[in-house]
Amino acid sequence: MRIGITCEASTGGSGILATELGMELGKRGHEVHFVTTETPVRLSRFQENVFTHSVDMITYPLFRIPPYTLALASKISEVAEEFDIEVWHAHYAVPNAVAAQLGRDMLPEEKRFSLVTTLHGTDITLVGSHPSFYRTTRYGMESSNAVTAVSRWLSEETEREFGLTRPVQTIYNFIDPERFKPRPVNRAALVRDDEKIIMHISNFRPVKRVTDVIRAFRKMLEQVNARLLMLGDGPERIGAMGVARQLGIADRITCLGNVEHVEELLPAADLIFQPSEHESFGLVPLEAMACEVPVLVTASGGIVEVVEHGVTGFLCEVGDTDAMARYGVEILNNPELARAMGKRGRTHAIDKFSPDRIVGEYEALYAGLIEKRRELAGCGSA
Ligand code: GMT
Repeated sequence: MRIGITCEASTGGSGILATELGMELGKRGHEVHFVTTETPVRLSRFQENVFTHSVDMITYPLFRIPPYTLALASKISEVAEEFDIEVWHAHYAVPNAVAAQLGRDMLPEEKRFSLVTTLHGTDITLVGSHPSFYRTTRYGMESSNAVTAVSRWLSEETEREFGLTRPVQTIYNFIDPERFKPRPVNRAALVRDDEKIIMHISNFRPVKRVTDVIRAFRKMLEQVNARLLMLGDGPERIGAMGVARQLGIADRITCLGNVEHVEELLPAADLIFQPSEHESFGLVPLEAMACEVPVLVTASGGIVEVVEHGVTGFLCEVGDTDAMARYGVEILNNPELARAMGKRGRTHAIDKFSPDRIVGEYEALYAGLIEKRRELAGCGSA
């Protein structure tokens, strides 16, 4: 199949998932074309059957805000025509689904691709439900031939919030268990011999509740000798470090910034800690589980479909830093429990979220749409 993909190229989960999907599709022999602002983070190396195209933007004094969505639509249209794209897959509803719909409209009838939109979470819960984007988001979804979401929770939220005419199909995120697996890491470069490693990985936006990480960590320190490693960067990091200084624990925290190959550090963690306001899926906990690392997360959103309480980690109420500290200490002070949770986590990740299973679901979706389009074209010419 010939597939186009548009996604956010930064370090967000939707861009990572879209890139991983494109790479897996390429490995399976499909021709994949990415149209993005810049090369997606995980696509810096050559990959068979995968091609990247960047959006040409001009700056012109008349445009106080350059019309990026229009340039994106033009590029999608150009690439679709040149490479005879059969399915375009837009990740993150705004502006990607709308730009793809616009790009499709610019094509001659016989060149028009089928459009799949995948919802990742904040495109619905934060951006899409904002009055200035509500109609645009709804239009993007209604114009698509199929809409998928990364958890049952997000599918149901979307259907409820937007009253769509067709159901949203759930297709979960996936991980490559060959990349995300237990492996030796040089702990000495990260922590002292006697310190446990608690890791938080995010883009440090308000929804991640990074100050809860700091507050719960301080409570954990009363009963366990540990270091908090924070990977990633974003607007909330500075404030969170301010809280850490006030609490007198800044010297127990190391900020590593954006790390491209997170799979090389993740297996060193004794605990992954993600106390988000909500997560539509929770790719980081899944990656951790595949590395046999137990996870501590909040029971909010689709993450409850990924992490099983008491089995692969623990779930807490949002903001309940006492419970977070209690569960964290339970894992960190009980290596047998941690090991058992880690092992069950990897098994669960492979059973339920393998590329074979999930990419197969996308392939079946694309193939069905292509078939339908052929049938319709056949009817038209009859
Ligand atoms: O908020 C983020 O972390 C980024 C965001 C994105 O769209 O880039 O992540 C969302 O998509 C990921 C991949 O599907 C999910 O694993 C995350 O749970 C989801 N984030 C939220 O729902 C807050």
